[in-house]
Amino acid sequence: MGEHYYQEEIECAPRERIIGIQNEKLKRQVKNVWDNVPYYRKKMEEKGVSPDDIQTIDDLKKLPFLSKADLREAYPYGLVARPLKECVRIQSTSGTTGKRVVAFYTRHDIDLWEDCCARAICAAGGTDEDVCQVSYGYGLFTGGPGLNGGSHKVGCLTIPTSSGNTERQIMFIRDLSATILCCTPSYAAYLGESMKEMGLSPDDIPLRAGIFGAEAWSEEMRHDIEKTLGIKAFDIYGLTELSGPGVAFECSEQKGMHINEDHFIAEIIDPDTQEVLPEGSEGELVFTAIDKEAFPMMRYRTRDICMLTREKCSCGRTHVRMCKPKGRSDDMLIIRGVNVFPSQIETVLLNNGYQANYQILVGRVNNTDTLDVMVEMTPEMFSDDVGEIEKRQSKLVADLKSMLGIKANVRLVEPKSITRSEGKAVRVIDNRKI
Ligand code: DLL
Repeated sequence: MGEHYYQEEIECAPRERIIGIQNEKLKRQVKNVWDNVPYYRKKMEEKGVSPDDIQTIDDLKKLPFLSKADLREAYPYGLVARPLKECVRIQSTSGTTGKRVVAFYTRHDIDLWEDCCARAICAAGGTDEDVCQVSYGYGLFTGGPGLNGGSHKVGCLTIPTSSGNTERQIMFIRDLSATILCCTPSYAAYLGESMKEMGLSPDDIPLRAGIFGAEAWSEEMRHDIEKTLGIKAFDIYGLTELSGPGVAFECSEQKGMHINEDHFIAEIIDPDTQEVLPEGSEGELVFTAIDKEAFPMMRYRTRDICMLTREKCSCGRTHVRMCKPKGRSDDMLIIRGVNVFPSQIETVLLNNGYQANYQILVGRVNNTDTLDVMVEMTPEMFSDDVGEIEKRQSKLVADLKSMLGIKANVRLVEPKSITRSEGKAVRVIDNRKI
């Protein structure tokens, strides 16, 4: 058995110890931003809060929020808390609209981040005997560099393929006997599909675990990927503003993701009133990074819609768990007044035997919103007769209606006609904004 990177002392620490650590780090961090980030100090002053008002995590709610709008306003250096001389890296979001978020890291920050990723790999059963293929993009995106660093810390033999060149990915998995695969869930599904086309079955590849995140994916998609690749698939969550992947990760129980609470304090707020909600409520996830030096996000509003639970986890870890984010509040579509999350549509499609190859088209005709779901048939479905295909289409329309409460038009399209993604999939095209 290989050597683990299990930090039991901290990952399974009693609640009082975690709170003790958080209290101490929070106080230090508030002082740090007050002294070094005039942008945030001004926000504190406007709210009439000074560092002395923050003694424990119960005082967190007195602090002002930060949002993406603040990051844009303060771009590029306005939220950096350390002299640039101490910063050693930037990473940036994959966002395509507006100014990108640029996050800064000191050596300490990189270490902390890679540590979080190492915990995630360990929780997925990884040890120094594993061969870990990192097929997230490398470069400005945090996926590749984060998991690469985590894999080193665990001591895995790391294969930094980055994303793309699917046949080469599969060749490396087979030739170098990769046991762990890290990439987006949509790319994992694509790899599985390509493998099948090459005539390979799950038994032909040595993979046994996958660490997939960076986008919302349903339980149904997890089962599909597990089947096609013959692995156990683990979820990992994070965002550039807070470092990258590894803010939270799944353990063997797979009942939510443990948030690394020695580094991040999580809250759930009502996105409209900004009020903190009690445990178990659904709302917007907000994080305070209590240990980062260069880019200390305070009460950062993620826009991810989520729930937290402190119920005891049988894996032994005591850190709070977050559920799979339901989607981002800014991904939520309001169609004819009804809230629709792409993840709800995905669930219906996969429950009906389709794969996660779909696109959601939203438009407006005569002042009324239109919702069209384009979904690929599998090759077997495609060979059915027209009557059969029409029946399938009506079944989807009915199931979507009962899931969403509104009617969606369904277009069943040929296999392979929807573009595959090597990174985060683009699921929604909203033509109403144009
Ligand atoms: O996606 C960091 C990451 C890389 C996470 C690799 C996991 C694996 P950003 O590009 O800044 O960073 O995007 C962050 O992606 O606010 C969520 O909306 C979404 N997201 C990330 N992980 C998950 C997940 C990276 N496991 C944004 N489930 C976040 C659902 C996720 N959504």
